[in-house]
Amino acid sequence: MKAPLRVAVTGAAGQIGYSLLFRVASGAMFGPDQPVILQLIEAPIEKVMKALEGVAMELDDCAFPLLKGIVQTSDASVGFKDANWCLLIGAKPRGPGMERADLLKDNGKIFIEQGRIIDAVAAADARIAVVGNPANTNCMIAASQAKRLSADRFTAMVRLDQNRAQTQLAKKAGVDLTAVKNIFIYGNHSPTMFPAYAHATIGGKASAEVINDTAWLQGPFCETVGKRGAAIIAARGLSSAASAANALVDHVHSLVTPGAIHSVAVKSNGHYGFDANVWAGMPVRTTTPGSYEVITGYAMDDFAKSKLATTNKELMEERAFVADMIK
Ligand code: NAX
Repeated sequence: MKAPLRVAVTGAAGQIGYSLLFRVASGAMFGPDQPVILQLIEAPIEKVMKALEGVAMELDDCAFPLLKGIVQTSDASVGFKDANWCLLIGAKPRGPGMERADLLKDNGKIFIEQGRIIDAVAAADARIAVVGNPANTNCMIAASQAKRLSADRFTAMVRLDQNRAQTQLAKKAGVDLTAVKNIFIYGNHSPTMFPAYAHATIGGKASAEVINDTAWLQGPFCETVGKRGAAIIAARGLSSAASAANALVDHVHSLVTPGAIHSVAVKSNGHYGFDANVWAGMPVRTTTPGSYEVITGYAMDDFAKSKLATTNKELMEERAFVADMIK
């Protein structure tokens, strides 16, 4: 039996947490022979900690053979202690009338603190995956606090957007979704993101050739993927939760599976023309468990270049809003 992995999860009593934890404990994230210890971190609010207790009781009641322990805490230095993976889901939601700059700053405080604590107490091989919005910038903020852990350990999730794009292409082409390959998300997890349809293949052929409708690819396709989160809220009255949890399972599972090719928001280091210091979605290939290399070879046409410039501009603006916090 392998030694258990310690998996810290913030916002564990929230919507996404409730869809996520059972799948981590059942082996969907790290594989059917990898035991886990869940280290659940929540806000220090009595009602929330009580809800967390209920979630932990349900995890117990599942009798998952791979689940070797549950920690429940509102103290991040306890929750992140020796964690091999830190899944940062908890964040402050945007309230009515709240400016984007205020949201960035409020979340900035949370992610500065968590980045600092993770760097101090997490395991030597710790990896961090950020889901809480604005995910790219929160990830950049957390990474800015790390002295021991390198920036490449910090990733943000754009996998939900990739999964959404894959399904939309398959539906339009009238094929099974497994026929769609190499659809990658560039830039911010926001409506400015760019699903680079030109590099996708459908049944081994170029997607543009199969779909044969450039106006749809550049218009409704990009818009549907970019605004899918808002469409879910409009329909369900609540934001995406099960699909977001599923995407996080995919994000981490792909990052621990050598050879996997997938979209991740990483420190751009200037790839694809992004500002070097923003975290932008782009294609990566997992090398060894937890490590990856950016796939840099994709050429961009004029439409793609203008989309990348727009999402890069937004990421740079978000960085500028919090510049004084990350010095
Ligand atoms: P919920 O409001 O249901 O849950 C969030 C939980 O986080 C709450 O229980 C809250 O108490 C906790 N929390 C807040 N601050 C915390 C802190 N400092 N430490 C620990 N816990 C803390 O939200 P949920 O629907 O689960 O969404 C969570 C986050 O995911 C939101 O920021 C949301 O915008 C973001 N999303 C990101 C997506 C992505 O693709 N990157 C998609 C889905 C989702 O919208």
